[in-house]
Amino acid sequence: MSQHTSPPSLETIRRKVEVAERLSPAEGEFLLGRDVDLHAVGELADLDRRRRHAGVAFYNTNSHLNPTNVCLYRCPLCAYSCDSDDPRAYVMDRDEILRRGGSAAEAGCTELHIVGGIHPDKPFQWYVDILRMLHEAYPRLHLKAWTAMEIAHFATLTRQPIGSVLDDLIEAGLGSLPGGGAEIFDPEVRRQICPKKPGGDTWLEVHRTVHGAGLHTNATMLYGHVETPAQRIDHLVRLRELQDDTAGFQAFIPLAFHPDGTRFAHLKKVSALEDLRVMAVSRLMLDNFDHVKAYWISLGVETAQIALAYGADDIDGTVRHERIHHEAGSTAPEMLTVEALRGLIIEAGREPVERDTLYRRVHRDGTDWKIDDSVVS
Ligand code: V47
Ligand code: SF4
Repeated sequence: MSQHTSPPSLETIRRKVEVAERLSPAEGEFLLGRDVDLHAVGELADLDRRRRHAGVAFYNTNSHLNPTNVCLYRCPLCAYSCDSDDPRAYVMDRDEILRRGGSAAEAGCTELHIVGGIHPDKPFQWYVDILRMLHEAYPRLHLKAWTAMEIAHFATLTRQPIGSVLDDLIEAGLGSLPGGGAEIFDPEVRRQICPKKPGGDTWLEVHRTVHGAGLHTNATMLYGHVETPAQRIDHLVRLRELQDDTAGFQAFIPLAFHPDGTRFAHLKKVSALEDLRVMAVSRLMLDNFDHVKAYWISLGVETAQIALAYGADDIDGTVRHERIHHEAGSTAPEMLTVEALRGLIIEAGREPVERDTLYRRVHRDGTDWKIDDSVVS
């Protein structure tokens, strides 16, 4: 006898969210549909968020460092990378990298987010040395560095297993991994937007290995290009399954695709309403993730503020020197001061709480700061 399952409805989903019961892939796909009232979906996501974080929204004081824009993969989705003979090509030298670290430390940053292109000529040691010199010079800066795709490249370069590459990076000062490179896991989508990048299975395997080594990581999803609602949900479900196994993810960051300067420049930019729906559905599907970030650089400041009522509990950081999204047409400011970030959160009706990369609270006293180890948010 075939088993009958009734089609998803907002009412059954509401009852599940009220008792914190896991939503099915079919329910996630249903919520992504435009005919389901966006504000009802947002209200459910906010119920979930409030249960976890009450009236608080997190931010951090951070800076980005992109040591090179030269990249072997030249993904069609990317406006930032170029070939080494391109007039836009750059590779930072040791002094420049140290200067960037110094200015981040001086500005009171607790985190440096380091990612870049996969340079065709740089050996693994170049990446290790970047971490080591920054860590030695500025030991209080948490180095959230290299995407899973870069780590996979290091394993290929060195012909070593991912675990042993990680050991070297951790020894040099690696603190955690950012969530980039995930895009959409579906192979057909990857074939169109990032054909040379390793597949979704590799991304997941790298994060599994990093979690096994005792480090935390983030996860992202790039949406608003060629993917279908079903492929978005498949992506979220695969993240949820890995998190069930390892509990190593800290935050999920949905990234809206910016088409300018990419091979998808003909596509329309995702609407703010779609951004809010993806945020809310992500919060509802990823029941084992503590944090969902409204990355203001990607969403724009106003949408990020509204997203705090659609499931997001974190607005990312001050973000100095971001290039990847700005090259692709993001009109968000280049950076925000701590005062501006806090003001945005307060205006959105939340209490701003500064956290470090590992979601421990940061206390500031003038220009000095210390981490409260007893409170993990
Ligand atoms: O992996 C590239 C995306 C990612 C475009 O872990 C684009 O805390 C939009 O992962 N339009 C890098 N997005 C950024 C990233 C990130 C950002 C903030 C915080 C964290 C974290 C991680 O940016 C890439 C790719 O998915 N990207 N090109 C574009 N045209
Ligand atoms: Fe290189 Fe990353 Fe840009 Fe792809 S998205 S071309 S891997 S920098």
